[in-house]
Amino acid sequence: MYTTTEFQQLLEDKLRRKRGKEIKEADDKDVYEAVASIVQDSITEDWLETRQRYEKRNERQIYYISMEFLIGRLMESNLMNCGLLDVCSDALRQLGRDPESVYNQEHDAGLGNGGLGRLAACFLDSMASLKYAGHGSGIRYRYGLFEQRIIHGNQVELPDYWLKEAYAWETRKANESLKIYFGGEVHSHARADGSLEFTYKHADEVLAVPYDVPIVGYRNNVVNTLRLWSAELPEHEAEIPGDSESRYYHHLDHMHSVEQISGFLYPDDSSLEGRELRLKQQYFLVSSTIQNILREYKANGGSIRELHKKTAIQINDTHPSLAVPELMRLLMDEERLSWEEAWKITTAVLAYTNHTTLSEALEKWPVDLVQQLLPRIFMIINEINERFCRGLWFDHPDMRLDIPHLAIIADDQVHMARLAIVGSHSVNGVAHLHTEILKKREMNRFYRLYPEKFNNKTNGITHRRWLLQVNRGLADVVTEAIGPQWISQPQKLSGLVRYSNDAAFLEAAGQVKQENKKVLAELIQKRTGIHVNENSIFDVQIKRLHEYKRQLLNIFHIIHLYNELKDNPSLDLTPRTFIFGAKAAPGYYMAKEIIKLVHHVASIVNEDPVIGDRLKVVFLENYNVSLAEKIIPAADLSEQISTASKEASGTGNMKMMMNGALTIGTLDGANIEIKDLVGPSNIFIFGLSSEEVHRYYAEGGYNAKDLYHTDERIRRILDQLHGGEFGSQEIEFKDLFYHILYHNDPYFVLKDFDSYVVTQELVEQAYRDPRHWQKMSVANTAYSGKFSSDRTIHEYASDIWKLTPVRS
Ligand code: 26V
Repeated sequence: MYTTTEFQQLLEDKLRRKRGKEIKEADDKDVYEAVASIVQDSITEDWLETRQRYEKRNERQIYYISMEFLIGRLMESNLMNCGLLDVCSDALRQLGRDPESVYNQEHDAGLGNGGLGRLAACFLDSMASLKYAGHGSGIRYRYGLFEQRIIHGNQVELPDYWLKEAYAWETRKANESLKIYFGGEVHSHARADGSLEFTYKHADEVLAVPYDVPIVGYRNNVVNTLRLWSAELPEHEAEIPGDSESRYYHHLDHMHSVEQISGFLYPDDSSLEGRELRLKQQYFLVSSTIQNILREYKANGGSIRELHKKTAIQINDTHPSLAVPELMRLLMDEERLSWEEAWKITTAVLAYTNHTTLSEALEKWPVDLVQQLLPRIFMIINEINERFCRGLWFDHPDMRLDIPHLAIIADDQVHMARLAIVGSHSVNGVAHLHTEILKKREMNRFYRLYPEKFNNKTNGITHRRWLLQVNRGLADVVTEAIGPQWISQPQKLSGLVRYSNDAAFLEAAGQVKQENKKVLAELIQKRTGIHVNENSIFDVQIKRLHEYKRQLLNIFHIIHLYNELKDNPSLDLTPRTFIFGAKAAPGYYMAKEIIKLVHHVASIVNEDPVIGDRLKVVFLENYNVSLAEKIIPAADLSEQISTASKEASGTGNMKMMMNGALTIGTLDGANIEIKDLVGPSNIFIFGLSSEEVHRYYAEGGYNAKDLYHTDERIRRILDQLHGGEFGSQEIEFKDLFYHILYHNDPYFVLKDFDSYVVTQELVEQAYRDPRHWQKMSVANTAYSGKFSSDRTIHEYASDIWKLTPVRS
């Protein structure tokens, strides 16, 4: 590789040639671009070779289709994966530059809402690092997830124009563009051989232009590709017609609507509004991806009848489930296969992952909309549905009554999850409990029909980014103790178990945490002006704002502690800093009220001299991947407090565990698997179980108002909200009060309150024994190896994709 001096020279040379500047005159942006260009140079050859190797060896390939890839920044991970991070940082320092402020020049690629999109990004990293021939396919949104500003406690959304400055990692491949058609009419004609040919009239044509982003494997010379599609006007339409006014305006309209397709990411991950544009985005992604897959496959000499032997496609939630009819369309209409042949191939190629059981988030599209926007696709969905229902009727007479609940088209809607299940050979949930709930409840009818399709793939996170890169201090202490094998075999982190009584090791790991907390405290001071006690418990809840995630329970606990201190100012409370990061969907009123409440509670608690630095409440604006990277290494306590059964898996829980935070959580999602690994003494579990929650929903028996009347602490908190104690004349939280009491507290915030408070007291006590806490913390890191996405990807590869790593 390079020496520091060589890298310095390279950098200075780049600056001169690319920017016409000497290092002295260059600003951080110039330096950032020069470094990025050096990295690109060192990737390019491997990128080409990786592609050629896959072609030459005719490797089986997996395509991960997702509407979201939340990649964050790539500079540090790319440098790290090519083995250049240290030399680059050293070179920068020797040139008098601060590496961090150079790397910070990169705008986060925020092309995702939360867990689902970040999971896709971790999967790409693992596929490349494990040498799987795996690629991502997504949309190059011009605007990523909105930037959040808080004004007087209210969330305000600003557009995230992340492409304002050229994106260093992408390459436009205009010559590989494809055509996508919307609307119009479908005409069929019999060919000489009796087969049907379908042609489209008056359809709108859109050009899909690919932009490739390299996905660099960890020090293995593999560079895979994330292909992001951008919607453009076809060249022959670029000229504005001047012959008639109406044509002119129609054209402008069309130009405008084409640009919108890859215009922005929908910021709502909780409820579906059946927006036409969202459906267009989905078809645009799916059609580009599948056309592209077939083109590459055929270019490599593959016979279309053997597509399933060389290709696997994973659909990330139902968003890309139009892949089912689109692959059918291409196989039949373009490749002239029969329905039966096409169906066999389609179901053999496709696999579907479910990420939520929340009924509000289940995708259904009105039949009229699908028919009008995608007439040929609708015909195919109809045929799939008819054949499927007919099969049910004749082959499963015992399930005839279930047909309305299984039919892909029912009550004038296309049910996308049903389409995905019927059209795939594999359906997986993302944590053990979640998969069981799918099988036993949400998808039980389908499970009875196709038990062999259902399987679990517990989520994971890339330990390279989420430990090695973001917490170098801890990574070094770990490597010093157990050697570096954990980097390629994260399960080896379990070697740390032996160190849980090693005073020197505990001390070193504890010091790293303290140092990370100091860094975060400085960031908090700089961004919010709040001074926090570095010796307090850093109690962290970072995730999208949702009622089911119960940020409200967290705030109620804070208010409760505040009340206790006000009643008894000399109370001996372990100091805590509550740290929040959360974006609310722009139209989600209750979520925005909760953000406002956090801010108002913060302004009262933080200013109260009686409280001092025993309690601080911090809300960090604009939570995103880069901010997560700064918070997670400093967390002591990880809040994973969703209503049991509602959080499919969670992945923030895994990131914090890996960084030595202890979890306070419900028996939900992957928390259960964390508990099974670390044991009940290294985690704080509380609250209703998923069965109990389910029983209350099914049979009733819970009355929130009773709790209001019987638990004084609860009544006091709710009355404070109602009475405006955490507001002012104009600001009050009456809606939250009524929402909870008059909708019978649908997420069991009040029901779990007592158990939560009691468990938080155990946390307090535990924290008072630093040595014991540190031991628990080390146990968490030690058992976190299972949650590397490397394990998850190996499971997908062997069980679903039937893929083996590429030999070098
Ligand atoms: C749903 C919708 C529906 C309406 C339109 C926009 C939109 C965008 C995204 C979603 C996805 C919601 C599902 C989701 O993000 N699930 C999360 O997936 C994580 C990875 O598997 C998992 O850890 C979380 O528990 C789960 O909530």
